Amino acid sequence: MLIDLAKSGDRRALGRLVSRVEDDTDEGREALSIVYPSGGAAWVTGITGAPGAGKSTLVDGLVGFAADQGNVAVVAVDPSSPFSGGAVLGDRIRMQRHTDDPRIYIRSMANRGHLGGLADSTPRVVALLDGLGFSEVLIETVGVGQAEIDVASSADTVIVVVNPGWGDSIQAAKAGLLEIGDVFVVNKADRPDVDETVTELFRMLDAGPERAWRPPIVPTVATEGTGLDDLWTAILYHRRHLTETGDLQSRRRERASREIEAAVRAGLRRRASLDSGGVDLLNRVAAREIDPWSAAGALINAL
Ligand SMILES: Nc1nc2c(ncn2[C@@H]2O[C@H](COP(=O)(O)OP(=O)(O)OP(=O)(O)O)[C@@H](O)[C@H]2O)c(=O)[nH]1
Ligand SMILES: [Mg+2]
Repeated sequence: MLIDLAKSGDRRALGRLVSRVEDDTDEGREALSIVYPSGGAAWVTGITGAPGAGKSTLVDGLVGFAADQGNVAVVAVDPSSPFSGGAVLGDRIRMQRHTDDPRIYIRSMANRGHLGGLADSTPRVVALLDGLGFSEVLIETVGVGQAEIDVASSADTVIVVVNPGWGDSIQAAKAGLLEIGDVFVVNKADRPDVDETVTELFRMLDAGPERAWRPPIVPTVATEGTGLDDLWTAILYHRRHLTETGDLQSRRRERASREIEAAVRAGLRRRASLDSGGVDLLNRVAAREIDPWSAAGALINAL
């Protein structure tokens, strides 16, 4: 069976299984229902930040640390190209040096127009990888610069990557990234103004709501591997904080709740789509016989 093959390390079987979950096929859903009870042991780390901030290069470096803890899966969400309809292949190529390592599985997925930095299938794929026994899952979000908030509910630890210089931390603040970061990285620390950026970030974080966890800020030069050991240490500290305070359970409970809601919405959308019997209602709304909200109510009631 595909699941057993995937568990035994067959990468092609794993790839096919992930595709089925990504496409939300019946087999994909069945696989999830089988492996879900064995999940919960994976640590999920999300890496987000503006386009070109160095997310992929950082992930590439973190994989080495993560692989010391067990099998690692990397999920890199790429913007769908409006021209090809597929993912931009940059990430996959960049992380090629890991592709021969049996402990490491790297998967690119296109966001398929989904906003929020992830693909709508990302949480399902992460749950699959967790259930199949990967102990570390790293998610790289699309670098949209705005509204990458999805990852906050999909990861145990969220890493927000900024670069030195004024604009970037302001941009991060505007994008709502200050609230969701558990660890901040000032990458490209080989450039000027690193200390100013760190100070500015601390200032902005301290001006925000008080939190039990004060996010550390780690300067890195991802291309040279500098600071990655400090970053990994910060991640491990955050995990300990999550475990000790019980926040881990509440975060994961919240994650499950969002996923249930998202699945209900998707299911309703499929069943209540206008082509499945709603055209008549649409015509009546267009003729202003009824309003759109009453039409929606009628569609839902008809399910
Ligand atoms: N000078 C310098 N360049 C870096 C550093 N880290 C990454 N880069 C370069 O910055 C560019 C973008 O790096 P990526 O890792 O692709 O950035 P990304 O955030 O994954 O980009 P997107 O996925 O396209 O949003 C590449 O040319 C990297 O080589 C660094 O620490 N210093
Ligand atoms: Mg990238």
